[in-house]
Amino acid sequence: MSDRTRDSINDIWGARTPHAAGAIWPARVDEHLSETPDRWVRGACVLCSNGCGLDIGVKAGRIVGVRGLASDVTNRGRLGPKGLHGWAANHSPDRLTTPLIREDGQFREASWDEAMDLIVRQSRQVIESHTAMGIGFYTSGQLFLEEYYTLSVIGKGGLGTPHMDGNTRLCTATAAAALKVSFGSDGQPGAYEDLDVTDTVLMVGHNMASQQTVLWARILDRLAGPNPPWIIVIDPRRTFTAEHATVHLTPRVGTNVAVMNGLLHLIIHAGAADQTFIDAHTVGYDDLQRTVERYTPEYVQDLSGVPAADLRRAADILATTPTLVSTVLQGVYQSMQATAAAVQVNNVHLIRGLIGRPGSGILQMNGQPTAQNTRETGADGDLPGFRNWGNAGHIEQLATLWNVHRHTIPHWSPPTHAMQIWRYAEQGSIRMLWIQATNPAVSLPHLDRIRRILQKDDLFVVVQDAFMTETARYADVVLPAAIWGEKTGTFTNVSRTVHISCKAVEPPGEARSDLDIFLDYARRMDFRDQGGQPLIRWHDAESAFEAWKACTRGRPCDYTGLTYEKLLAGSGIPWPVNEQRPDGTVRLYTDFVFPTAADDAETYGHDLDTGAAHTEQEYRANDPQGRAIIKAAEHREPHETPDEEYPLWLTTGRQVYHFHTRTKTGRSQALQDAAPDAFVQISAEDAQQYGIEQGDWILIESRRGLVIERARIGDIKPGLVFIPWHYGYWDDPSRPRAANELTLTEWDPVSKQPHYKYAAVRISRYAARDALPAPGLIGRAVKAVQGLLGQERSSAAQGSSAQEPQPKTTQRVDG
Ligand SMILES: Nc1nc2c(c(=O)[nH]1)N[C@H]1C(S)=C(S)[C@@H](COP(=O)(O)OP(=O)(O)OC[C@H]3O[C@@H](n4cnc5c(=O)[nH]c(N)nc54)[C@H](O)[C@@H]3O)O[C@H]1N2
Ligand SMILES: Nc1nc2c(c(=O)[nH]1)N[C@H]1C(S)=C(S)[C@@H](COP(=O)(O)OP(=O)(O)OC[C@H]3O[C@@H](n4cnc5c(=O)[nH]c(N)nc54)[C@H](O)[C@@H]3O)O[C@H]1N2
Ligand code: SF4
Ligand SMILES: [Mo]
Repeated sequence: MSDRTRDSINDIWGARTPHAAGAIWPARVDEHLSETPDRWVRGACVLCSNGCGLDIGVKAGRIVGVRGLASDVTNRGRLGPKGLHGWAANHSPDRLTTPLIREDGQFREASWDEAMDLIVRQSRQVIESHTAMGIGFYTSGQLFLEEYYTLSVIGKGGLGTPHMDGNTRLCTATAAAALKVSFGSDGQPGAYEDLDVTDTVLMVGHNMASQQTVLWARILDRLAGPNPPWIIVIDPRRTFTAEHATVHLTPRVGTNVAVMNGLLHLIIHAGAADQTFIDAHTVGYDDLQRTVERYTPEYVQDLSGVPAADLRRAADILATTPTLVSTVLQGVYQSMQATAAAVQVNNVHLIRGLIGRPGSGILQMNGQPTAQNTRETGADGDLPGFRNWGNAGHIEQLATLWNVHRHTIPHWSPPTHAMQIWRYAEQGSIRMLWIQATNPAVSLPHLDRIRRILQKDDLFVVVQDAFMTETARYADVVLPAAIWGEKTGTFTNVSRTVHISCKAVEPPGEARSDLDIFLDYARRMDFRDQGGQPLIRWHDAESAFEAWKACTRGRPCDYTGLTYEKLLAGSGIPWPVNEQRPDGTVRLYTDFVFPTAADDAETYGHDLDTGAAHTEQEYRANDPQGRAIIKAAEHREPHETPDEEYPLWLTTGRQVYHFHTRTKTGRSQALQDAAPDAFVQISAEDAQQYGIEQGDWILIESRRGLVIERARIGDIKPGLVFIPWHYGYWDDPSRPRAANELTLTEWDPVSKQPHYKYAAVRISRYAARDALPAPGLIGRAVKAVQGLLGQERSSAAQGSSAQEPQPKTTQRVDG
């Protein structure tokens, strides 16, 4: 039997269930089964930050499908294309099933004992020769909370290394940074429920229609009902999201601060700033007013290319709307002045007093499903429970909780951010790098450099994944991981809603959960507290969750009122959940008191321009004492701009049918067929200038590398090209095609998030659509990529995509 309630490939968002402002979003249950299950197991989707509740259908020990959970506040039964199809990857025949150890350049199968002993031996050796500062962890936004917390305690309370960060650095570091700057702490002020009532949605650098399809369905249902909200989209491309915009601003990449300053300028000049709210609940307004004064619509047009009239139309809405929800994502976080720009979106809310009330909230979006938990638990460059590494009292709390000496917990400088961890590995001061649930050989910028680092003889690389990824190929030890559906754990979406996802089936072969791997490592390393007791006193997911609860008591992300039982009752629950709020908290800051007081704040702040950290003394001297912080910023030019040699802007991003490096979605036939290969999107004007036709092979070069992609024409500003970055080499090593061959190693001074959204490139027509690209010109690059991947392909032409489906001219470009 094969059963599905809808065709999510051809109808991404499904049928409308219109509703009026304030009405509860009606349920619609989406389901996709390959066979009739003999039981259902409670889960939640891990293929984006939306965190949709679902049940996993199981038959004879195998996953046979999923069904959206009608009672869940997040999705009320809906699932999108990835949620409905992504589970196919679990039973893919090429799952990793045993540990692998590299010997004489080749992998051989090994037992867990052998592999873990090797890792422990290596750890001890590095500690002896280089201290624990020689060990780095590069983790994920895709593990479960219990796994991160265990890892965080191992790193901070056991080893005492400051070098631990997640790929969340590439993803939502700016969300955390912008929330800390404005409100003192991470944690979204708003909630999805605000979308059900709001009058206006502002989306900055966020293509929600493709990237959180179920959340977008929620907005589409408002648009189909009475009193639909206004939609303002700021994105240089005409995306699915932009198609529904009341106003679509298309700035030049990297100019978000200029555009936001222009909007703030016009709101203030319209007399729409709420002076009473500003006086009572914020600091810093005067400086903002001074700064944005010169950002007239005409000046902003010069800087950003946004026509003054369009800016005025958007500002008219923002100045008059009674309620506002803003979302911000990678078009800001991965672009120039990431934190500064994200903070200006917060400022729109603060100067209009549109926060902490139904319909008014900010979602500094997350991307990965569990990125919020990497941040909460301190498995990224933060401390557990949103504690401040600069606050001695906060360090003492952790030292007491773990019963370790406070000097064990690295806090003499900010925890090392991912880009710096890679730099240390490159320079040789990090000797062992343990990579979990992330694929940096495709996802980090400037791949040629990353491949060189991974290959260094003096770097011991451990990769913990479910598949032989482009990264795993370089490992010294590969650990086969159980994934979603094969292990139990919890995670938190961008609406602060915590879900549980349960083990439905056994992992393949000897694959183990990440939690079990970390617990095993802690046991073998024999980490002890000051009393001689084991540092890690938990043994499974639920006991890890209980330990985590103790770490959050009294913190903004208070989990103490949650239990596994409660989470299994039919819906996710938003934190804080505690004795006072046993059912959770939909919206933060309803009393307009923010965690900015010096004793509460997660950071003492930074200079938005340089990233220089403020000291505790400086912060205390102007203690905001619970008021939100308005911080202004001037526009700055991107670090690389087009010139004669590289005359075009490149930006990169996503498509609806794939998740990241496609390790899961590329193994679902339906999703892979829907988006089989990378492409380069160029404007009709540029296509004409370069003599390019739809489907032609195009060579795209930057200062760092080159790729060859087919052309898709339209829906983008002239002077800008776009490449989806999903496509690496595991399923097609025949030509250089990963967008990150081209991107640059630059990052935001405050959040340290890399700049994937702009680079200078040149393009040329390489071959006609029906021709195979000849090997000659690209030989070197291909050899580099293939050599490093250990592939035995002789020419670029081999296996390349002449037989692959041609891009459909009618298909939307960002599909
Ligand atoms: N289908 C799908 N969904 C996903 C994912 C996926 O891989 N596939 N990944 C998840 C993850 S981890 C994340 S982080 C999110 C990302 O979700 P999004 O941020 O929505 O995705 P992107 O396509 O990376 O970037 C969004 C938009 O930024 C625009 N942009 C580029 N430069 C600029 C600029 O300078 N200014 C402005 N204003 N806009 C600019 C691009 O044109 C693009 O449309 O999606 C999540 N959901
Ligand atoms: N050019 C460009 N580059 C980008 C971006 C961009 O917009 N443009 N976006 C950036 C962003 S926002 C992000 S989030 C990153 C994402 O980049 P990556 O994290 O590198 O991407 P994924 O493909 O999601 O890699 C996750 C890996 O974890 C494995 N995995 C899944 N579940 C589990 C599990 O439970 N346990 C273990 N051990 N492994 C598991 C998967 O098989 C996969 O190999 O990419 C960044 N790179
Ligand atoms: S919107 Fe995100 S969480 Fe929901 S089904 Fe789609 S991929 Fe999964
Ligand atoms: Mo992300």
